[in-house]
Amino acid sequence: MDLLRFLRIAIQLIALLIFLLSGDLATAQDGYGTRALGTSVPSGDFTPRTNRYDLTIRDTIVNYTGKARKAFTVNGQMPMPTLTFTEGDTAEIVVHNAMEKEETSLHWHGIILPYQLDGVPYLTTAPIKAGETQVYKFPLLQSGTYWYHSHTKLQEQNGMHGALIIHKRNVEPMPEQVLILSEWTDMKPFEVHRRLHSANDWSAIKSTGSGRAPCRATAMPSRTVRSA
Ligand SMILES: [Cu+2]
Repeated sequence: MDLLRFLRIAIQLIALLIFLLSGDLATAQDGYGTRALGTSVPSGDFTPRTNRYDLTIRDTIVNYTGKARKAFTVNGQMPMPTLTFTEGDTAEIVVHNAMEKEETSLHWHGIILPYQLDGVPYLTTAPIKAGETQVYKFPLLQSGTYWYHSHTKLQEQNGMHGALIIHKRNVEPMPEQVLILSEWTDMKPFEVHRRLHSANDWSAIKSTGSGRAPCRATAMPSRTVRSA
């Protein structure tokens, strides 16, 4: 190896080392080794608490359009209840699958946590079989507005989606209103999925044959479902 080539490789190695030592990769500030992009370092006095939610999942029949359809509720609600935490607290979420036959799962979308608690069944987390309870307990290392949802089949389309809010630590909360934009269609979730794969942007719109094409999807505010 000539001297010039040796010097060039040496300079590249030194530059790489400086990059690694100065960047996020070397900070290692949280419990999982490295601090991910978008997280902040909380400061000031703060007494961490454990904030527990119990979520009970049931299947039910709803009727928004004149036709009975299968749906899922969590604590009797569809979409699922909003979970609110504060950065630095510990989330303890106890999920009860009260369905007779169907298995389920809950995935905490965008939340930094140990992979075993990510809630993707058969990949990182065991599925929650009918009648089982699963406990998710993890420290909250970030703040922001997120959502959580079932990761089993397409249950999220039939009601299993909800908001997850993590307030900043040591910051007075501002007045807020959580808004979940959601809709209902009588079409089976797998049929919606199939149509989306056929590059059809209008899967929820059907022609009546009268020349008009009314939208059959129903805008659905968050509500407590009472039907059995
Ligand atoms: Cu997700």
